[in-house]
Amino acid sequence: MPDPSDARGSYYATTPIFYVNAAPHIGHAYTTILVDVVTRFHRLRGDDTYFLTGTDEHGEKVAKAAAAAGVDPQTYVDRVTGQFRSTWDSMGIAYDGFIRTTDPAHKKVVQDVLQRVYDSGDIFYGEYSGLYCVGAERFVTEKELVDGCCPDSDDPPELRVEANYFFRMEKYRPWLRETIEANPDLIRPERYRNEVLAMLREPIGDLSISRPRARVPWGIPLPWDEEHVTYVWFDALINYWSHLVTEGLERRYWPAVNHFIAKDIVKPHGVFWPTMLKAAGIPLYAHLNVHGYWLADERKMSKSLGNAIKPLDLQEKYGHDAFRYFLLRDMSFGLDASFHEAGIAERVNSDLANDLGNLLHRTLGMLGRYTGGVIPAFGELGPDDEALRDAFLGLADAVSRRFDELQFDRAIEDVMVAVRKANKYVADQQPWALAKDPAQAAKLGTVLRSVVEALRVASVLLEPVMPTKARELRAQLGLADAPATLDDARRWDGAPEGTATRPGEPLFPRVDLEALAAAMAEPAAPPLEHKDEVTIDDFAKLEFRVAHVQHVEPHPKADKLLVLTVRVGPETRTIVSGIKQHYTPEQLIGKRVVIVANLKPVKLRGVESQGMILAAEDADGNLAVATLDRDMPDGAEVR
Ligand code: ME8
Repeated sequence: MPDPSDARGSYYATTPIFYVNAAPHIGHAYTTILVDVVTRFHRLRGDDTYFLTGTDEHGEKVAKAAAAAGVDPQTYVDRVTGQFRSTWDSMGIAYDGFIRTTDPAHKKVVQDVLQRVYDSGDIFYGEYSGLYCVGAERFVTEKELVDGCCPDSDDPPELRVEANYFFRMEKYRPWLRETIEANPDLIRPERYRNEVLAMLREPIGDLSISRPRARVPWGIPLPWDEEHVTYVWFDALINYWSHLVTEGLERRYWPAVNHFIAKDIVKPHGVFWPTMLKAAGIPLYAHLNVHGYWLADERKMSKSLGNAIKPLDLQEKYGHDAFRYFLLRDMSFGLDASFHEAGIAERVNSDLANDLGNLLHRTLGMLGRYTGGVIPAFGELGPDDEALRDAFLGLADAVSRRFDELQFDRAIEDVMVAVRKANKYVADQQPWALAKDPAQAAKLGTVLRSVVEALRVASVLLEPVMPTKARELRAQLGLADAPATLDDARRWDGAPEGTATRPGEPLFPRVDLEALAAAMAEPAAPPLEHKDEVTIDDFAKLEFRVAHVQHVEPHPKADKLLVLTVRVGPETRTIVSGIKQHYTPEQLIGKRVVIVANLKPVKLRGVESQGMILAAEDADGNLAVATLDRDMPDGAEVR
């Protein structure tokens, strides 16, 4: 471990701290899993690594959600932050720190930073009017609106005129622009760097950093004016710093900071945060890494749109390693990706069950049959054996480079390409044929041992993505459960000969795609059953009229019947109808309904019915009486 005062070799990665206005969904799970994978990779590589996540608990949006839930904000945030934490815990997310912005220690650091910036003269009091989006918790420009609504939501902004404290953000615009221009890797991928540079080409204005306590009481009071609370973004962004300060880790991990966010919050992280850091005299972060959206039905998955998918449901169904594999493999960092459950199932079957799981299964089977289940020694390596070895031993550096370049999907694919090569190698070398010839025993040993090494190396490199399955794979090969390092993927002799293998359950059970498709398909509506056709003359024999309900009482002798007195023009009629379970007399009196007026009168349990009320009935027996969508005089004919 490096000297604590030495920031070199250290790697500090953060997720956004999520709003606690609703439970976590796939989008939150993605960023959190991603940072979990990235930090596991850095640990594998031997970096001094720290992973921070947490929850953003102040602001108008959270206060509104608490009010809607009918509880005070603190009770509410305690509840929802618990949901985030327990979701991450049950998904095996290995965070080092979990920050809540309601932690007293965080509040104190926010107040210290504010005071420092205030004392330096970069905060002033003024009046402002602008368009505010509560969903995004920030003022937006007209340009940012999409069809008059806030970005990523269907809500219009609110016009706000308020006296607040302002941070002189505009003052730092030239500095920020130059800094981003001089550091091509600061904000990445490049499209988001360009997005921020485009914002900085025009005035960014000063940032309103307080809210009157009288209107928004839920927040951190300004240290010099208790009548104002801190604007939620000014409070939230400081979490990345305040946590380290609280833990005494800032010298060890700052500024080796890698923020991971989605593209929705580029402006606060790419504009507000660097200028805040500069004003507070804190060094700038190392990288802002921005990913795209997971889309459901081609729209951003979000709490407010209600198309959010619960991560726990899926990881339960497919296992958390397969779920992580899918999320990392199916999104190219920086671009949007479509979320379809069938996509997880296809990945499980093709990459995990077919390519990787099957290679392990076949290898263990052959070891059982040909070597008594024991890992054999290498014989002399031929060109094919060397080619396989070289393909695998080149992976550690290749994957490491991919991680540095944020190409996580490519990193995984590099490993899977090698795994497919190993499958082809088995097919080409035909160990089953070698096993028949005692003269080929050494060659058989080489082939089987090569595949064991290939599986072991693959398991090391895939461990950050699939920690449980990687260890399970090595356990089935009989290898000790020692923590892996990247160097384990740089050697071709990591599985000692003579080790007894321990075959177990298939690593990745196949998903029955047909059953999944059937379960996901909407049940087809049964066809309508039509009666015999009638002619217009047949139809003309029926007389429908508007009837005005005057009086309703239960049938004296039948549970399900009501007796209605209706007026049909000059006539008053009695109609017996089987709608008692669906309507109270009060719901019917005064209604204008449609009746069949020329139906031959019949006696129903002793009461004569002089017509029939029309009603619609669904397959479950729910019933609605046919009424008219505008007033018509009773007696009017319906055709
Ligand atoms: O913005 N696809 O919190 P938030 C991918 N509290 N990622 C998604 C996503 C999607 N469809 N939806 C959400 C906030 N995310 C602030 C952050 S940080 C100082 C304060 C992920 O709960 C992604 O990481 O709205 C995105 O940036 C974040 O959730 C927004 O979470």
